[in-house]
Amino acid sequence: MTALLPGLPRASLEVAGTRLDGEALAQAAGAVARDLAGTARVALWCEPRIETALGAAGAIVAGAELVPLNPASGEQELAHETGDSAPGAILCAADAALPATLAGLPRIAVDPAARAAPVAEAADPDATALIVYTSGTTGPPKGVVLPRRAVAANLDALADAWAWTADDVVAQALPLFHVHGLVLGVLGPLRLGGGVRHVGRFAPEAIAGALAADATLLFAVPTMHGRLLEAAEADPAVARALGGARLVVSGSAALPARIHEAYAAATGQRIVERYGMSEALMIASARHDGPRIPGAVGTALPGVEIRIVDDAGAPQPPGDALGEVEIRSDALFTGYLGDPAATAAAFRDGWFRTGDVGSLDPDGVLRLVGRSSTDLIKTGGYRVGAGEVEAALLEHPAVLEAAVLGLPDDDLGERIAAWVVIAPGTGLADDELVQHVADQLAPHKRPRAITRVAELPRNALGKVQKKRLLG
Ligand code: MCA
Ligand code: AMP
Repeated sequence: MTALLPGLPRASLEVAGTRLDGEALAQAAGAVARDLAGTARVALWCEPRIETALGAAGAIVAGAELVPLNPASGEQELAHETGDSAPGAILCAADAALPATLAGLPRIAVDPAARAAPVAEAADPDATALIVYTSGTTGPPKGVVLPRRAVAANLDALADAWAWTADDVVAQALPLFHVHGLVLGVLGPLRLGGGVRHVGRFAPEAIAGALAADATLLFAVPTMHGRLLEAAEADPAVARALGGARLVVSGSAALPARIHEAYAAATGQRIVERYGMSEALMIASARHDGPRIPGAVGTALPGVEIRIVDDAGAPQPPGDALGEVEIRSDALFTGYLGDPAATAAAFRDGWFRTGDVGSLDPDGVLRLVGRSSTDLIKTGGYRVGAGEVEAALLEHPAVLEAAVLGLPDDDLGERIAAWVVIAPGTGLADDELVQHVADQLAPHKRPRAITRVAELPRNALGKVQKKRLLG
């Protein structure tokens, strides 16, 4: 029975300028835990403010299962996620404006000024810590069930890889409803007894300010690093702040080698790249004392085994052979909520199939080259299923057919592009169609380019041949 957040009474948590330290933090989390008594599973309204991080801490110490919700989600996403996970209540700031879809859920207000005796964690390590919704190639997002022991094991593995201690303070501006921002960027420091400086909305100057003050680590996605690089090239103060960090970490999507090299030239800082997935938490990383190789994501973390398999599932010897990345790990999810068929399909011979394609050097360094399916898009570090966007487009009465792909994008890594067949005689503008998707789904899932076609290319079986859309 080991605690997930033993460091809470020594930690320091700041989000968007509001800060709680040490005993006050543990007591404020104690008040959340007290208010959660009797709630087995709770949703969390993840705005970038201290109530979100404090609500997460309180739920973890109370042993409640936490379901983080993106406040920019569309109504149908919220209805799906809360219908699927059936939380007993929702944790949010007292003044949060919740949409009508959530009106049926009892609200539990998180009050950073409340104090109660700190709670001794008593939850079983096999109990669920989090249910994180993430996109698949088809259908609505699935709930990834993460047990407490997976979170604890993975954070300890990262502490080893990065020499991450209570002396470290993490600067970040990540969304708090995904693993990167919430598990690594909040629960990590709270487990270790270190600091979090979440700056609220991402801006290079805000991150530089946190690093110039007391932050020692930076966690960000490649899109943010690309924008930080531009700012560093224009402003020596930003370059100095990035150069002064103990470690700058990138993950959630491929970091272009171009950014890695230019960042080193502009700031003197070589980015530590790491690779993860909602279902498996962190899988591989460059080590604090090891090489930081552009285009590689480091070596397997402690507790993780990696193999490369061919199309038939046969393991490949280390070297240049490309294949699907499969893993065994102490940090794996226990399954997709309520979907044993999808869970079973994600494993082969006891190995989790990541869907990522790469190779493993003889010294264990993993290189990723892409994904096995074109139907999962990574845009700005967000995973978006093409099927979800296609379904939203098809909900518009004027859209007869729709196909969605990710196209290479200098800023976002990939940008969502849609090919649509519009009913003849409809005066539908592209931006109306984009807004239609942005209204139904979180805005990061909206297409950034629309191409109108007379028909979609299909094979003899009627299946859309997406690669032919690229011309
Ligand atoms: C724009 N907006 C709109 C519309 N257009 N709202 C409504 N309707 C529209 N038509 C709003 C957006 O909601 C957003 O508001 C703002 O305008 C800017 O939108 P956008 O252009 O989409 O954002 P951006 O500035 O390009 O964002 C870049 C970003 C963001 C900051 C890098 O993509 C981001 O935070 N990415 C992080 C994703 C992440 O953490 N992934 C980790 C997954 P507002 O800003 O208010 O929302 S976990 C994972 O991958 C694994 C475990 C791992 O390995 O880590
Ligand atoms: P998510 O479901 O949002 O957790 O996204 C997980 C996916 O992000 C992985 O399967 C990879 O495709 C991608 N990803 C995460 N980190 C990296 C990285 N360092 N390099 C390339 N892809 C990454």
